[in-house]
Amino acid sequence: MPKITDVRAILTQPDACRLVVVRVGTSEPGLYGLGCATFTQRAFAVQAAIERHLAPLLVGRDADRISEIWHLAMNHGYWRNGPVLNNAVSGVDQALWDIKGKQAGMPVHQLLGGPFRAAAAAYVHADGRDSHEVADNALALIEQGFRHVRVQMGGYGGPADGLHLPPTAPAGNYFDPRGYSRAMLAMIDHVRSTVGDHVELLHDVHERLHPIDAVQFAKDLEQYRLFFLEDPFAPEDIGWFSTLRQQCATPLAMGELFNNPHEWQPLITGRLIDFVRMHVSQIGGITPARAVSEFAAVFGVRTAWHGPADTSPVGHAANLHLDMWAPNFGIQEWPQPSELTYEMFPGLPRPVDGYLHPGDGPGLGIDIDEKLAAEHPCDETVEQWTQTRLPDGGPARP
Ligand code: GCO
Ligand code: MG
Repeated sequence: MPKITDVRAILTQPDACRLVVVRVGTSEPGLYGLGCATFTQRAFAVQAAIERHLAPLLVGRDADRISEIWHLAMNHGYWRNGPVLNNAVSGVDQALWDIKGKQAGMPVHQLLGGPFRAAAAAYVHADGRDSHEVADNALALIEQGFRHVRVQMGGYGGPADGLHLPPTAPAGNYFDPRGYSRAMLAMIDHVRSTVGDHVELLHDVHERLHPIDAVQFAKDLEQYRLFFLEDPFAPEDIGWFSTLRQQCATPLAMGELFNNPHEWQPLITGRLIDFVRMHVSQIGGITPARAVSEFAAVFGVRTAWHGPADTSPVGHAANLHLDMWAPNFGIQEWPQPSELTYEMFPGLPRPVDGYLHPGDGPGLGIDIDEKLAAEHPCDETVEQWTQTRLPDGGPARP
């Protein structure tokens, strides 16, 4: 029975985002596990939580006691269900699932109950400065075999040029909520007429609308039959979902910003959303994500785990093992990692015709080239894109 001998964070930035991977070493020579703990905006805080608080708690314990360790790590700090500590717990949790799979000689999806499907369908991102560029980028992705494409224009909140700001407006990442929704309706209309009805389109509001405007936006989008509309409200406004749900059939996805079960439980039990979108490391790893999958399945809610550039390849592998197993899997977000990322994380799957498979190797099926990771340290610049502001210069949720 292997004992945990060391727990450490590996921080690296092969592309735009800081990534946090936890490595759990064991007393069995050559047996170690990897887990994702990526909260890119607070990577250094997660590193401290891992190395200063979890490592002293866990070294010496049995690595095979995943369930006990998850509950001990989650509750040991007394205050719980917050983004930094949940990510730290996730890194350990995913690493322990990786270790157990390596011990059993099985992929994690087998440990969960075996594959439900042949492969997981993926969605990818098309953006552009205008509707034509978005449509062209969407067509290029369809050409690569994807049948699910998220379409945005000018990033979250839409184009910032031409906004009417006061002369004293401070520096920031500006957007105009109502101008954004008008521009997106026109863009989605153009893209739908360009790509046709057989391609699934998705859009991410990214909590950028005032709630009543999000209700109207979702209703206006009904005619375009989106696969889902994501984050129409901020987590603080989830009470608006019942208003929206009673008057609109646009499928809804929510969850990447959630940390606490009290956020997703009412949306699932009320059948107020169609897809849960949690960032798996943000809720504490594979152990809770497995529970959420089963809970959501009872209410007909599907999974669409968060899979942006600020999920590590280890986290993407964990997502895919959950995707392979869950009967109520919906769709998997895929960030199109760079070749450097593939070189740094051997085993990271490549999409084939719009589908992904985590492989049948033991554990999560992914490794990290620590030497290469060390050559790409995390930058310490102050995040700019989350310094969002409304036209009057006031701060807004990013
Ligand atoms: C998505 C997300 C991301 C987030 C990012 C925050 O749907 O993929 O909205 O793009 O903005 O993960 O750091
Ligand atoms: Mg999103």
